[in-house]
Amino acid sequence: MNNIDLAALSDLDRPAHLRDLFAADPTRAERYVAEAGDLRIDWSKAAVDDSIMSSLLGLAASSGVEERRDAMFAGEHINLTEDRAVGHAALRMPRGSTFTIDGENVVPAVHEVLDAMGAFAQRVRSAGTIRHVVNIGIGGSDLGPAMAYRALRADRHPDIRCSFVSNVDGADIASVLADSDPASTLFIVASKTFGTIETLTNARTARDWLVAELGEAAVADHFVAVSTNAERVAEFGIDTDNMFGFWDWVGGRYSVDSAIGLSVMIAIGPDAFADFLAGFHLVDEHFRTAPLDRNVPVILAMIGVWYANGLGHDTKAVLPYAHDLARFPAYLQQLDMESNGKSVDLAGARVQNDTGPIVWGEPGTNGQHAFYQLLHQGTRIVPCDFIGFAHGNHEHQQHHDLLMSNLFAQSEALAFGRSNDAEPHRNFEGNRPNTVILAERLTPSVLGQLIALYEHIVHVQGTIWGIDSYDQWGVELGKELANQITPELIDEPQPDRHDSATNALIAWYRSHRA
Ligand code: G6Q
Repeated sequence: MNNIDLAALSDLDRPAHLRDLFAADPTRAERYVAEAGDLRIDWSKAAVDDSIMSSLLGLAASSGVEERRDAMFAGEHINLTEDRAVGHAALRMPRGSTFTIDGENVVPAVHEVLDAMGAFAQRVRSAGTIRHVVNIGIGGSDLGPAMAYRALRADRHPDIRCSFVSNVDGADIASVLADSDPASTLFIVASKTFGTIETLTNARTARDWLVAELGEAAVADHFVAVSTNAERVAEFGIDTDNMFGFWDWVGGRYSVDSAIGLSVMIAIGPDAFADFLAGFHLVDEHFRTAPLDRNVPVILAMIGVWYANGLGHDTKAVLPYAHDLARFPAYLQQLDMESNGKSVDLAGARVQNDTGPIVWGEPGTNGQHAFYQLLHQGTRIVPCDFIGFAHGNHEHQQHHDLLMSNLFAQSEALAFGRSNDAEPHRNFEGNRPNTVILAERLTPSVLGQLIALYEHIVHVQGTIWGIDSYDQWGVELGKELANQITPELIDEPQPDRHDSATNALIAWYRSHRA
C-alpha cells in the first residue's frame, strides 16, 4: 500500500472515466464488490482505480484506523471533548459477551434493560388496551425510532400504530393529539438528558391533555420515560418504575438500539427487535475483524474521504429504492453531519481539509422526477449511494421489478452516460460515481446492518479527519440564544444583548404577537 497523507490526496492522479476503467478491466465488477453480513456492496462505479484504492487504504493504516476502532471496542474514552466512551456497539452484543467500559462489563446491564423493555412491550402488545404509541423526543431520540418504525412497516403489530412528535411547533403535537384517543394512547417521553426544551414542552402538553381527559391517576398507565436521568424523570411526574434507562456512553444519534427504540420494539415485538440488534452486531463484527482491504465500512469511508478531499465533492446523496426507507436519508443526515460536521481537530486546532459532506436524499423513484436532472447533467458531481432489495415487502411484484430496474438504470446512466455530440442538451457525460448496496429483503436484521455500516463509515472518516465524531457542540449556541430570547418575546426585550437585526426581528414579532 502507498503511504500518503491526507493533504496529498488532491495531488493524486484522477482516475480515468468509468467507461475506460470498465473497458480496461473486465474483472472490475467482480473485484470491487464485497459482502458484509447480508449486504452486497458494489463500489465498482466509484471514481477510484487500484492505485487510488491502494493509497487510500495506506492512508487508513497510517492514520490509525485500526487502533481507533480497537479503542472504541475496548471502551476507551474516544469522545475526548465529553470524556466519554463510545459504547453503542455494546448495545447489540449477545447476552453473555463482554464489553468493558470504565472497568465494568456493561453487557449484563444492557440485557437487563432489554428484558424489561421486552416484558413491557409484550404486555402492551397482548393487553389490547393500548392502540396508539406516541414517542415524544427530538434529534437522536426521534429520528432513529421514527425511521425504523417506518422502515419495518411489514413487521408491525396490526393493531398498534406509532406516532412521533418532535417539533416544538405546536402543530406537531396538536395534529397527533387530534388523532388520539386518551384511553388507548401510551406516551413514551424519550430524552437522554430529560432537559430538552422541545421534548419537555411537548410532554407537558401531552400530560395536560391526558389529565384533562382521564385525571391525574391515569398518568401512571399512559406515560413511560426513556432516559439516563432518573431525577428529572421523577421531577416531571413520571414514576421511575416506568422508566427505561441507558447510559452516557450512548450518543443520541447512536441510540436507536437502546431503550430509545422502545416504540419500535412495541411495534415489531421483542423477537424482531432482537433480530434488529443482531443485524447491527453482524456488521460490528465484520468491521472489528475484517482486514482493511476487505473491510466494507473502511473501504466506503475511504472512498468518501477521496471524494471530499481528493475530488472536492461537497455533498453525497443517499437514494433508497425502498419507500419504507423514506426517512433513512434524514436519519443519516443527523448521523453523518452531526458527527463529522466539525472544523476543529482533536487537539483543538483548525482542520486543514474539508470534513463531513452534506448528506441528502429521497427514495427512488420519486427523486428521479425531481432532482436527478442535476445528478445527470448538472455542473456539480454528487456521489450517490443506491440501496435496493431483491424482494419488496408487499405482494406487488410488478411494482418491485419496475422499481429495481430504475435503480439499476440510474446507476448505469450516471456512470456511463450517453454521448450525443449533435444535441448537447441530450448529452450525458457520465462518470458520475455511485455505490450500490443490495440485500434480499428489508428485514429488521438488514436494517440494523445498514445502520451499523453507516455508523462505522462515519467513525472511520472521523478518524481520518482527526475530529471528535461523538460530540455536538455546534448545536449549543442556538439553544442558548433561544433560551435568552424566549422571555424577551413575552416580557421585556433586552436590546443590549443583541445586534440590530435580531432586535428588529424581536420587535416585529412582539408587535404582531400582541
Ligand atoms: C444526538 C444529539 C441530539 C439529541 C437531542 C435530544 O446525537 O445529541 O440530537 O439526541 O438533542 O436530546 P435528549 O435525548 O437529551 O432529549
